[in-house]
Amino acid sequence: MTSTPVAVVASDAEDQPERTPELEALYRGFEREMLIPLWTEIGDLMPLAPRSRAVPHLWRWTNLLPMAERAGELVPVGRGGERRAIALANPGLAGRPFATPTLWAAIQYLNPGEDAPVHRHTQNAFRFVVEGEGVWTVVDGDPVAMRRGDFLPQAGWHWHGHHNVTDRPMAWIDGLDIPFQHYADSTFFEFGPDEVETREAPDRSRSERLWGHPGLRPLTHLQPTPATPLLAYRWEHTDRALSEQLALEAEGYRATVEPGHAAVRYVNPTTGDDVMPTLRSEFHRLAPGTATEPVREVGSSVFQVFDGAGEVTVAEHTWKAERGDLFVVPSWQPLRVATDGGLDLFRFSDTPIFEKLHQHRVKGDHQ
Ligand code: GTQ
Ligand code: FE2
Repeated sequence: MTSTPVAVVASDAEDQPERTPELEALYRGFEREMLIPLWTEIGDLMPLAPRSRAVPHLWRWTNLLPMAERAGELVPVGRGGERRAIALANPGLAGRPFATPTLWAAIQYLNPGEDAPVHRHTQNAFRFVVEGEGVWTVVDGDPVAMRRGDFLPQAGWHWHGHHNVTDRPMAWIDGLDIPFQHYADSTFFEFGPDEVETREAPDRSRSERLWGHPGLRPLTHLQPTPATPLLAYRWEHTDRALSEQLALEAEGYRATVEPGHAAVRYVNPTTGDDVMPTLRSEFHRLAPGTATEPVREVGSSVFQVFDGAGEVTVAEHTWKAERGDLFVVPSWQPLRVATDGGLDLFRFSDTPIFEKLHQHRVKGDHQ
């Protein structure tokens, strides 16, 4: 019989009956018959508000990158392991390679001339590049260049492999809904060819040539699709959108989410919704001297500092975060970010899951 910490039990411990021999016998009977009563579990299962087992945690890029480089020397990439990806493992999640209960985040590394073999899976995925270039990710045969600041979504069940065509190694981060699909028992996987099907390295993918024109929809593709058909969201567009928001704010127009805080969401151009059914991705820019209002929300997030530096506070943890550092915000824990010199932050979260299920809640501490 598992016990529940008394302090968090909604109904008090004095509500529990005395452990008489008759009651002990009943509990042993429950155990034998694989039964568990609600009254000993309710505090854990039905708390007054989310109490994530995940904890706030920050991983330093200056620690991650050298280890990925070392893995590049010692560990081959190929069939079976599939990817030289090293996952962020939340200290609260029992040694599993999960950043949060729903989200996978990893650093991936590919040496010059290497191929990561083609496969597909039901898990939704994306790549985000904090530094470097030279890898093309090939999605359903369409080679997509990866460069600093680019966001590259790859929705579930599309074939994908990566190849490095340059003479320099490259690292990037992956985000996937692996833990969510793992706990939900909804995962399927298929191997493709051992090598990527093309070594082409065009500047623009076919997907960008078709979809990468702001506000313009090809008339051959009027049906909404559940995930974005655009395979690259380029840094030059993200950067310009954010600097224009701050410029408009300075000119007196309402363009920022709060003073000094510009933000964009990556969206599916066929619907205007999130890029993938389970994953939300955003980019936030804080002007120098900005501090955000604390916010808590249902669902978990992973952030990566793209540029600048700032002070990040999640519940009672505070870190000085710098370029490349990654941190997690568990469900319903308040986040506040402040910067002196300016801060660019990439963010992804599981929010679309909760919005679709009408379970999403947001609360500013000032509300
Ligand atoms: O690059 O296809 O970090 O399938 C985890 C699973 C990366 C990938 C990960 C994957 C990939
Ligand atoms: Fe994959």
